Amino acid sequence: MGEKSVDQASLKMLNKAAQEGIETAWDRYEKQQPQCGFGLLGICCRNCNMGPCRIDPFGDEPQEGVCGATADTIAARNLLRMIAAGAAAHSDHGRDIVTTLYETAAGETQGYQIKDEGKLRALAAEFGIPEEGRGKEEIARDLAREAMEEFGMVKGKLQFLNRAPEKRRQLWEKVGITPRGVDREIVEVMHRTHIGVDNDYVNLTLHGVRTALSDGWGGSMFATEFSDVLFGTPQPIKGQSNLGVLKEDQVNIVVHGHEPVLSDMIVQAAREDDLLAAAQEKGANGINVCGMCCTGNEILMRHGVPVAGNFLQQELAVVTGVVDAMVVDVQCIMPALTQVARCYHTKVISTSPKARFPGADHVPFSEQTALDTARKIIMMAIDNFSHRKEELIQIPDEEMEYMAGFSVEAIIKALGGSLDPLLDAIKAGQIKGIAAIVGCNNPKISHDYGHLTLTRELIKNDVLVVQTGCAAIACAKAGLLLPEAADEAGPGLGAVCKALGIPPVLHMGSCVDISRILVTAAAIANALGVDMSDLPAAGAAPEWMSEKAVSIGSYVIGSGIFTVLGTVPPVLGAKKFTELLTQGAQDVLGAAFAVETDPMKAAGLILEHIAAKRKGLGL
Ligand code: BF8
Repeated sequence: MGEKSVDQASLKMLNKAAQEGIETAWDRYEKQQPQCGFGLLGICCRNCNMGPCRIDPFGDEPQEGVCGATADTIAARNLLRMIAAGAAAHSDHGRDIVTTLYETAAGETQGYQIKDEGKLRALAAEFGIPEEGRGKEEIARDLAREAMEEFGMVKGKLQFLNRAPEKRRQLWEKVGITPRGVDREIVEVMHRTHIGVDNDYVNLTLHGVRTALSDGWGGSMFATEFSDVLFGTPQPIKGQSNLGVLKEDQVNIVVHGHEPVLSDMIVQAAREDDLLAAAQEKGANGINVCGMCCTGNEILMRHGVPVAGNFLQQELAVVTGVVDAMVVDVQCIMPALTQVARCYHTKVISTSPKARFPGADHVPFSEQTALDTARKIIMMAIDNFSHRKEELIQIPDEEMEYMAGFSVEAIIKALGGSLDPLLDAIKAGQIKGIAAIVGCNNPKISHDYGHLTLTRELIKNDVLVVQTGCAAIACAKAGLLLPEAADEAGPGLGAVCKALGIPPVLHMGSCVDISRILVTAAAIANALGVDMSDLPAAGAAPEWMSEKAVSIGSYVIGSGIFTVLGTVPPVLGAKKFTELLTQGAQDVLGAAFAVETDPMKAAGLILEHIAAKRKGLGL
């Protein structure tokens, strides 16, 4: 591995952390070396107490676990459990949003309102809920109730599946992977992967894809669509990114995690005059709410709130010495945060009953008292402002403007009301294709290097890039989310972007918002009268690490889109299973995974794939 990061602000803070004796994820990663070979290859099994068992990767004994499970069975079962955990995380987030909408419509929450009535009515029409002559609360209650039922749906079809092209739906039926409710599919993963149930790696894989599809076209799509109803559908907006957004003279509150139910409310409360006055009384010039990771994406998409960084920068934000409160809810929050915070003055404030952190202050957050709780949290940050340790303060000056907010609705608006100009540009070859670059950071690869290298190479070759998650934050910090970045694009894409005033890299939101990418791809396929697998499109997760990313990758190939993984999934010890994922899936789903750790080579694979698909479409 080369430099730990390609982001200068992060390198400065890593340096500071080293001088101050602070351990970060990179140090802990180092201490884990060499990582367990059986784990890396996916061939250890702990699913029953006859084990743990492991398979010899060199072909010697043992080649089976105590029960007789082979490497393929073991690796497939392990991967399925990763999909289940990832789908559970996304969909539980989605369920919380749906519940908040229901309770808001019933007048039981504090501070929330239905911000996008137009979207609410459009969704009601999609779900066959009468909306004419009815008030928004009434409609929202019916819609939310319908959605809640879909989470556990056993019979019938998920409503959002109708957004997929007819050919794709037929393929799902034929293969037997039309997803039911996400709860149902996840339970079945846990059942099938129990000792002595599903021992056929092919059968297991199909159910894994089915489960992932219930996330992408179910749980995650609910999270996105219902968040838009509650908090507003994103429209292009500008803001600032990287650790330089932290301000020495202001109370800095970093909201980190995933659900906008918390972060949007903190943003709202921080604008109240009396809290501002309280901050001024303590000698601060204001209250600076910043985002981190996906909840940062949620609020930057809707309010242009500054984003302090992506996954591997969470500890580094604390190292600046000016974060007065790091407010967290669920997912991707390192338990190490409280230990780093102990060395500075930062208060880590946990809020969810699902996610407690030893050493954190816990302030239970509930939708019923959301505004009061948000105010209380902000007051804790204000009170902590005076506890800063002057000698430990150092804020890197790196700060970069971004343009984000590209919901499907915003993209269509930017195109003048329909997808046609985009389709025309693709047909004419001005835009060669579309790549979705998404996912995390991972100390296995230089921080942000995978995202930036792949993105730059693709836009240079006239591929429009859409992004979410920590990948999008990486590009924000590098200036690639600005219309001026069109200068880095190839002549075709560059000209289209300049004519429309948009960046060549479109930030579409948080990781659940990959559902927006599915909707866009489906709409393009529908407009062309083809399947999603026929499109000159690809997915990539250059620095992925979370189980959510495994679910995402699986529903993306399940939706027919070729996907390149930049860190190696734990499957290589299982030869036939690996072949299924990287080759066999192509025959069944029309798409497969590729694993390529070099982002330049990954770009080559994507460009080749796009060229082949263009040829297939006669373009
Ligand atoms: O859901 S990209 S590190 S923050 S998992 Fe996590 Fe990965 Fe970031 Fe968001 Ni997504």
